[in-house]
Amino acid sequence: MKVLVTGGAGFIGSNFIYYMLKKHPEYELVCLDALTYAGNLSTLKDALQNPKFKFVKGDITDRTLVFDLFKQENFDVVVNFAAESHVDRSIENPEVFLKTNILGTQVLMDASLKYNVKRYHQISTDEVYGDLPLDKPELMFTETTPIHTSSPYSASKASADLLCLAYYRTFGLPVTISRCSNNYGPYHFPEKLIPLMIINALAEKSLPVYGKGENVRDWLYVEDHCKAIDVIIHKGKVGEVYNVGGHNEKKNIEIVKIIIDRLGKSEDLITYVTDRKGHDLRYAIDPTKITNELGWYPETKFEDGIEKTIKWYLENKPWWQEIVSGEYKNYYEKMYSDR
Ligand code: NAD
Ligand code: TDX
Repeated sequence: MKVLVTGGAGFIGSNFIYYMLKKHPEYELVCLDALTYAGNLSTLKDALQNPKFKFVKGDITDRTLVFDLFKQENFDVVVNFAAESHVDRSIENPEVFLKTNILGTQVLMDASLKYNVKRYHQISTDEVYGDLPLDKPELMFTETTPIHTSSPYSASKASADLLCLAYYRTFGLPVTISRCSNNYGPYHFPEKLIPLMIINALAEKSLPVYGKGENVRDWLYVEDHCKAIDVIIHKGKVGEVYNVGGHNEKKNIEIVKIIIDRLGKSEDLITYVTDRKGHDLRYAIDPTKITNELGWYPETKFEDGIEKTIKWYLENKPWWQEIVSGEYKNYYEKMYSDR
């Protein structure tokens, strides 16, 4: 079996590559990644030692490159992680989100149709469902919750999902879609909440909490997400959407305080800053369908997952120090200096 993993130099894609190389040592994996600011070849340095793994630098919107690659490699399965993934950046500059997340998906599906890929799997997000109110904890997103997006990022992801379902219905492309909640774990880019708070706390820098820190996210350890994708590409039904979530809702402020506590830092570092525009209040995934139909469930308890994650950031300082000392400094200055 040969699997194309797009966006595999990013956070979840790289974790998926390591998971698959271990779980299915007989599979061949090809990673296609443009190495944007969020992609990092050093993340894949161990995978590059494995003869079953190959890295190709390229943009999923580059039709010629993508079609040549599909012709040459004859993929059985495509798993599309490649995306612009940060909500705050989509508020600053939506265009690249539309290009990569929508048009890139279209190029990959056109190539999958032409070269008879047996399964095209789209990595989507719970953000396509919009948000839930804070005062109705019984409400959760199911696969039939209407699409109702808030940010240019989530609108682009929802557009891609609709396009995938259209390619299934109109052209018979064997697609599956997974919509996952917030992931955390190794190789998470420093701009996102959990790594940002770990890295700032270690440097005794202020910890910027948007609004009152009351917004709720449903956190899933990244390896559990990888397991869900593996199960869906092998046993999932084509044309179907699967929600993937951790049953682990936490307010942002709770997350920040947990990190402060584990690192032995002071809560005085917490700084409440101007809220994100259009900030979604609460996400909560109901994963009953994938549990009942495919037997998947979130295995990692948050206390264990956050422990492992903090340990990883402590033991892999060169990985993130390289990032935060480069172009990221300008990003941080622009987003946070007078927020
Ligand atoms: P990330 O930003 O860490 O990585 C994205 C990767 O895609 C990078 O390696 C980047 O170089 C690559 N990429 C970007 N544009 C590209 C292009 N045009 N062509 C080829 N490669 C390109 O993202 P992530 O957090 O790993 O997210 C992966 C996927 O999972 C995304 O589709 C995202 O929407 C989805 N998702 C993420 C989360 C989360 O909590 N991080 C939750 C649910 C769903
Ligand atoms: O500095 C910060 N301060 C803060 O309070 C940052 C970066 C974030 N936040 C808040 C905003 C959110 O309520 O923390 C929460 C999490 O923020 P992010 O890490 O940016 O994630 P989120 O916006 O929830 O989106 C993530 O989950 C769904 C991923 O980035 C998406 O790619 C995925 O689809």
